[in-house]
Amino acid sequence: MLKLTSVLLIGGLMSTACLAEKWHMPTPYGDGYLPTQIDYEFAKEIKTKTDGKLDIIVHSGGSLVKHTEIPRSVQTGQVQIGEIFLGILGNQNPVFKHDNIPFLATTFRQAKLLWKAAKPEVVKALNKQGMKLLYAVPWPAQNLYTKNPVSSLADIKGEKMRAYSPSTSRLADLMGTVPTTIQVPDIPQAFSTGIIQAMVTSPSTGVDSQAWDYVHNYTEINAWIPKDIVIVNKRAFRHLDKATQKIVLEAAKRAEEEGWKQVAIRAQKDTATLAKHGMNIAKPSAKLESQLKAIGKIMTKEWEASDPKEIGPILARYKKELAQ
Ligand code: PCA
Repeated sequence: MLKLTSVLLIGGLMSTACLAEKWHMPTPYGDGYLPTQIDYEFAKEIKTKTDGKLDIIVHSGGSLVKHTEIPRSVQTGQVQIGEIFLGILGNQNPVFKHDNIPFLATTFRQAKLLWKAAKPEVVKALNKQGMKLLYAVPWPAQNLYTKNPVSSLADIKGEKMRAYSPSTSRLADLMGTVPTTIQVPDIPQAFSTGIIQAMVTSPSTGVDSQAWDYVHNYTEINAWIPKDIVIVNKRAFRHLDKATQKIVLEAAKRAEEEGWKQVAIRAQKDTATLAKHGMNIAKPSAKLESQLKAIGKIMTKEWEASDPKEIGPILARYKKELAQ
């Protein structure tokens, strides 16, 4: 792995030599994932349309910057652009938490409306931190992976469950399980060493981590539909000429549209792969569903109570959109 400083140094020298701007774009997930594939397309479109004047190098899978450090490196301008899982910002500002509230938005239509309702506040919060939102790419719905079938929460009580954001830790608590924060690349080892026994994530991450080697039950609880966001350092963006800025914004718009278009197909394909490897795919029992919905209500209330002035309007806008 190249060190961040040497990559930036090489990038800097090269960009002076060919009068092209080189941007480094760390991303958290590997090349098999939809958000990463969209990032490559986004970078390619910009390179082509600017005749190579802006060359964005995608460093996938945390290879240049660790996931948890990507927000800071974009904010401080260490890298110009980067991708993150929106939920990891949950502790910085409650507006970011809209993304991981269980059972608030469980279909792609609802997730799109929730995003529409939350986006203005997310844009403002990022702006205050010196960053500009470029685009978001949704994940498939988050489902429950366990060793044994789960017909009610009593079946996983006390188990160690993977968490990947402040909200998923809280969810694990309320489910009567023990939350353990684990990043995607560490999932197989965490299962094999017994650090975790269960997780809630997409079929895509189940496939990527070959979940069938460790757990055999997959319950489609459709807990929420989170997103990755791509953010750019404001100064780096301002530094571009107007024509290039326009190309970047247009490519970002297309990237976001592609994400919503492709995610449902990806969810189906990855679920089929889980089935092919022998995962027992089940719908939640009525009991489990009602227990989880009750937790969703608690978490929505806690979320609103954490900052009623900011969150209240997001929820009101979302409910209005849903009713239309
Ligand atoms: N995969 C990532 C984020 C959401 C998802 O489906 C993860 O499990 O960390």
